[in-house]
Amino acid sequence: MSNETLSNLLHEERRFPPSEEFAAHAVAKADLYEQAQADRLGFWDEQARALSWAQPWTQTLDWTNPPFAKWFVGGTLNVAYNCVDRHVEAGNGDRVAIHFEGEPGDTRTLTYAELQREVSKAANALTALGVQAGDRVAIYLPMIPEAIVSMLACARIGAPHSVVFGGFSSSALRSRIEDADARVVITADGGYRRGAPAALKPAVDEAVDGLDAVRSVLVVRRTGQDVAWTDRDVWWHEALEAADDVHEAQPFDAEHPLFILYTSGTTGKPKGILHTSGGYLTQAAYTHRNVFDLRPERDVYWCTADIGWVTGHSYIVYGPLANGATQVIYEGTPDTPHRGRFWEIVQKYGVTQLYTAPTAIRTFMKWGDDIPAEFDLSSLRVLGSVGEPINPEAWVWYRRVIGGDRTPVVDTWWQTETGAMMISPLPGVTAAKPGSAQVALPGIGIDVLDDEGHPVPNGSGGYLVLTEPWPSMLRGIWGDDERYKETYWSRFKGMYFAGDGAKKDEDGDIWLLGRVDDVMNVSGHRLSTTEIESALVSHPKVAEAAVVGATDETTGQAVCAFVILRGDAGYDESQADAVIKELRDHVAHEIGPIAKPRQVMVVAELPKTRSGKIMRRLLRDVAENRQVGDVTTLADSTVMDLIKQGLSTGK
Ligand code: 6R9
Repeated sequence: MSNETLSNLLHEERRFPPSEEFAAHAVAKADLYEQAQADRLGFWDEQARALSWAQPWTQTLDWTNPPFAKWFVGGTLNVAYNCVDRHVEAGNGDRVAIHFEGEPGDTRTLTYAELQREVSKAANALTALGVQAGDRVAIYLPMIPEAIVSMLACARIGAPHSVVFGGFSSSALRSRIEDADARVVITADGGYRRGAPAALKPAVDEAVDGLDAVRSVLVVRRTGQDVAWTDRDVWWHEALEAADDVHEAQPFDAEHPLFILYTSGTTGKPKGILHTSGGYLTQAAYTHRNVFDLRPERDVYWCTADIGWVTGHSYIVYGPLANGATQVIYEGTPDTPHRGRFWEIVQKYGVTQLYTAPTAIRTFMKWGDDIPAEFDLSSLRVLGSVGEPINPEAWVWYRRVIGGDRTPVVDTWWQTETGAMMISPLPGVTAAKPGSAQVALPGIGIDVLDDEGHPVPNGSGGYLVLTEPWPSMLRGIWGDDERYKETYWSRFKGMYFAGDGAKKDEDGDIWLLGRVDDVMNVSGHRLSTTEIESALVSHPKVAEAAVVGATDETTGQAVCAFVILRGDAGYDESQADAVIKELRDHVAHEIGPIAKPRQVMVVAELPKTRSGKIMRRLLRDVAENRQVGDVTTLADSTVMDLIKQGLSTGK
């Protein structure tokens, strides 16, 4: 990536060093970097010793058959025992594990002792249904405690789970059940979404129709809505009532498969990302403890992700529970029944760590400062961000308005494939830079390479790679070793290619620039969508922006921007031309004339996937006047119609 194009990201001079008080008591100490530097594998040995192993490992890493790694070779452990039982045995059975907040306002609290009984009953119930170690179990549930209990019960009996996000269609569910050859599906009658019950069971009925390999469907009663019933359906509550609440957890090999999680790739077929036990749990727990400055005996942690995504796996289920944390889980959306719901929950439970996504943060910005101002957010100590690059304005807003200008903000870069965080500041150690994920975590090796595979110097951009195997790395793509090698390990020899563009700034800190397929080439200059979006969002009238490169006869690609204006921007259509000019000039001013968008389109909504990622492919279709492509993975498939109608009527 050429220098001049990326040198503009970002003339960001703001710095937020940790307060002395925070640094003095921080869980993470600066010497973690030195320890890991001096003896990387020894460092991981030490992190792994924070778990309870039935049998110690004899070799930390076996990398004799790359890219197929084995970590903690010969070690055995039970993941669920580590997440539940050992806390009870240590005398913390009365500590709350889960504060559940249902969308309609119903609540449930589960202590670690109660969680142990529930998980044990569920493990016994699954065993009674014939599930054995190695059998796959599909989980298609709303954000209710049973989702966590199901995952832990599978882990306990060594049955890899495949969680499918409850917002996916029956055909997406079916293809995932088939690909993993799942024997049991765990679902619910429905869940609450935007103030109303939303059915889940009918999608499962359709998905498993004719799939004889699926022996049973376990159904949690959540909403009480009517469900069709077949011979293989079993009520969760009946199965658990019949089950013993004691279950002896057997240890499994460190490399025993823990879960498969499907993620979309560049081709249409989703990839089943495979994670195993010992290394995964080690890194999930280590990062959760250090990056969130976790004090399990008094903190109340809240990650707003859904368990259908990897963030829910690593930072709701496995990391926090392995660390004995108390956490909040919330079933619903941030605006139900009102736009202050998140802040009401923070106040109610005294949440100390909040982990959410930039798209949510920008939405809260759009709704205005007045809403969070109505609640007491003084319990918050650390704020986390994940999922996409966070633009500096959103970062600073998050810290100022939600964090009371007091809390560290940790921008954590990682992927479904990496299993756990890889790049992030450490609170209490790193002087934070808004918009930058900054540094590899201790024990992690990263670099930024140019087209030829050479590391770029500071001040330049290129492709993000991971230079060393890491404990929570994917062990492959389910059933497709070739695709695993080809997708991640063929671009740069011996290194994992993440698919993200990144820049090293003058200090060597890392700025994520979005997926490399989102990098535009305008007149031979490489421009990042993120960089221009960030410039647009720094304009006071803009709430959210998405930028795509549209094919252009003269320049190769041209910058096309879609923007949502802030509610208080006082915009009406008569000013459209003036506002568009102002925004184009603003980008030219912020980044340089080369980045000036050819087109700025004011829209009411942006097309997003259910996990909140903007689907730039669809916007490119609009920008290039093409028929809009497949919209089935959009959270709201009507958004594209709205955008096109608005544009054709000049709105
Ligand atoms: C955890 C998760 C992975 C992709 C990744 C990157 C983007 C995630 C980010 C970030 C910039 C961050 N991404 N965190 N980009 N800064 N802090 O989101 O996993 O759903 O697999 O997505 O998300 O592009 O390659 P996943």
